Amino acid sequence: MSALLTPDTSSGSSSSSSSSSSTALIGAPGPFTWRGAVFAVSTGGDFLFRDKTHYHTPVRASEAAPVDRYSYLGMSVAAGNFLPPHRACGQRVVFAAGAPRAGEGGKVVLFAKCQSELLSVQRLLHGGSFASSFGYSLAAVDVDGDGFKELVVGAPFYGTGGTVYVYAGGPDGLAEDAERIRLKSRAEDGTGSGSGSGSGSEQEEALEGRFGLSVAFAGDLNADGAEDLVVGAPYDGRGKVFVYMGSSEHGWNSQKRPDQVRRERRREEGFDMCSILASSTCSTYSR
Ligand SMILES: [Ca+2]
Ligand SMILES: [Ca+2]
Repeated sequence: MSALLTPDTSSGSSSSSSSSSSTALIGAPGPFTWRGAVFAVSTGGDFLFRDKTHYHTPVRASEAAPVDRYSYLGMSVAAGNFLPPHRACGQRVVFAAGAPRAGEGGKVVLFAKCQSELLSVQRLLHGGSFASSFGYSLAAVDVDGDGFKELVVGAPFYGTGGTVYVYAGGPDGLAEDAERIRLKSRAEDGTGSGSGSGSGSEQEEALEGRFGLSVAFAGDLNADGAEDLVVGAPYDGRGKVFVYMGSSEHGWNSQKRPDQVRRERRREEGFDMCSILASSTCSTYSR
């Protein structure tokens, strides 16, 4: 199950929240023979005036379900101004849900609250590689500080090491094509750079690092006005967390390389650390 408490992003600010219009977004990949489902419930504001409708995704063919059985919809969730209001039933906030086993490589579905309790499918993003688990993890991060959230999509089984896609946000919604950060594993891109070339055995472990198994909004770590991102790779060596600083001038750094790499002693701790980091940043985001 994945869960997220989303603030109103009408102000264009991500780290501040409006408790009067928060929504709890809950992803559950198991129901309906692993087709999965997402639920959205209003949690903020005065109880009498709160929207008490329980919104949910379509799950049957008659309801135009966006994914088939065994797709694991709801494995990850995120929320942001991913579409302009006129393309999202007038809503400023759109919900994204990952379905990493949908289709050949995974899908991400964008939903909006429209005229019924059924969340309306607004757009589908498709993973580009067979069995890459595109959508295993999601995060909304405004890396260039322009007020439009970028959608970060993890595909931890891409190639031999995993990858992360970033769809740029803008006034017309998310870009059609995604850019990838830390595009390939060290051996694949041939540079041997990044977090160090290491020995042959270390490099071999990095190839199965599962980069992108978790991604998380990190707030603005260096207080430069652009939001920052963390990515977990639990099986890269003994486990690593990669920190990417946004930039108000040009988005990511020009090398698309992490600004910081954190390592832990034991293999399992990479995942634990990232989970802790993700939950702490998510709670910051919802505060
Ligand atoms: Ca942006
Ligand atoms: Ca920053």
